Amino acid sequence: MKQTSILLSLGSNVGDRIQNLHRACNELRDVMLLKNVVESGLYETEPVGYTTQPDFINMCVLGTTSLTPIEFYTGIKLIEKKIGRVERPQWHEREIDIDILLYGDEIISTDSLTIPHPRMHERKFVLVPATEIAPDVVHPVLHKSISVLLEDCTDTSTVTLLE
Ligand code: PH2
Ligand code: MG
Ligand code: MG
Repeated sequence: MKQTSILLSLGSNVGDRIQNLHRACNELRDVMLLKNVVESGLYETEPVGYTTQPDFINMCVLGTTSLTPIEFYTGIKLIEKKIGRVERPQWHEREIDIDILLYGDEIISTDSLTIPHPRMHERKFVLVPATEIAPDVVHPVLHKSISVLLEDCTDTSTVTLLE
């Protein structure tokens, strides 16, 4: 089966944040059959956008998949539900959020799914963990590597590696 590399961003700021992230990684392997998995470290991050909410823990995961982007997205939504994500307004706190950043070098724009993730290059909580595991992966729209996107990023929010 053809495998495509996929880069994901994970975040949690409600409940046991670390356990929620670990459960999500296990589900990605066991349910989504994500292969060749590389996990970044865990980073405590200041909320960006809607700021009156608890700090997040964020990480990135790199892997390969035989699923299509829509199949993968559908699977992610099921995993988020299984881990106990409750529906709240956009930007608000969440038990777990799993976002597709890049799917190979595909460019996808539908009502439910935009790849590359439209705000990934503006967010240090995405680019710092992504640079740890995929510094040389090139953004297919901006034509810059993840590490260069981090150098160019003007986000000043704090991102701290958890020891
Ligand atoms: N996710 C958001 C909005 N703001 N801020 C941080 N630090 N981490 C996140 O994962 C995050 C956020 C919407 O998905
Ligand atoms: Mg998100
Ligand atoms: Mg999301």
